[in-house]
Amino acid sequence: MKTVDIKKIRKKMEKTLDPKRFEHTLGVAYTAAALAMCYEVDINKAQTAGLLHDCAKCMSNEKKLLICEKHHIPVNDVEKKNPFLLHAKVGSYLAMKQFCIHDQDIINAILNHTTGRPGMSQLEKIIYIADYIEPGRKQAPNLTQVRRMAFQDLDKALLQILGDTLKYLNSIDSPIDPMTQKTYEFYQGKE
Ligand code: DGI
Ligand code: FE
Ligand code: FE
Repeated sequence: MKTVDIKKIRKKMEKTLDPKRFEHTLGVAYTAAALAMCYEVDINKAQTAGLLHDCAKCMSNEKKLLICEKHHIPVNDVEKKNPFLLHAKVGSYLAMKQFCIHDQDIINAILNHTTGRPGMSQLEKIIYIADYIEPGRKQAPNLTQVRRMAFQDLDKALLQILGDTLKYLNSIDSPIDPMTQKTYEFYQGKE
């Protein structure tokens, strides 16, 4: 695969995102790079996916829904009620069209970074986990343990994060996307 120009993407993201989201983005990119080193995954791909994973996050819900409608991106009932979830789908679309990313693994890592999916690749797992453990995150339960776990057993960390996320969403009565549930059940079954 052609190596992506990280500096160029970083500059674009600094212009696209608000300062807090940009800080988070850098945290995810560096954490993903460290995990990629640990698990011998392509570091450039991890940085690229980390930098782009939230590229649609600072866009209005109206615009996200409009992009989905215009480009025939399917929107389920949970996403209709919680359009913030669509930043993953819209982000993967923008990564292809605006950032000219053609690597399917990077696109999938952006697409599945919020809900996960059954049968994730190493890169997808790395982005999902880096998003949760990057240094700027402060509030999640079990963060200290999950951070250590991430560098010891990727699947164990993934399952812990999925379980904690579902617990949190249920505690605040937030609707669960079918994909979040399916992902949890898939990785629970693999234990
Ligand atoms: O965009 P970020 O905040 O960096 O992180 P993210 O894209 O992983 O989004 C995190 C939020 O998404 C977190 O508050 C949990 C929430 N989330 C994950 N799966 C679901 C969900 N929210 C709902 N309502 N339903 C889900 O299935
Ligand atoms: Fe996100
Ligand atoms: Fe994020």
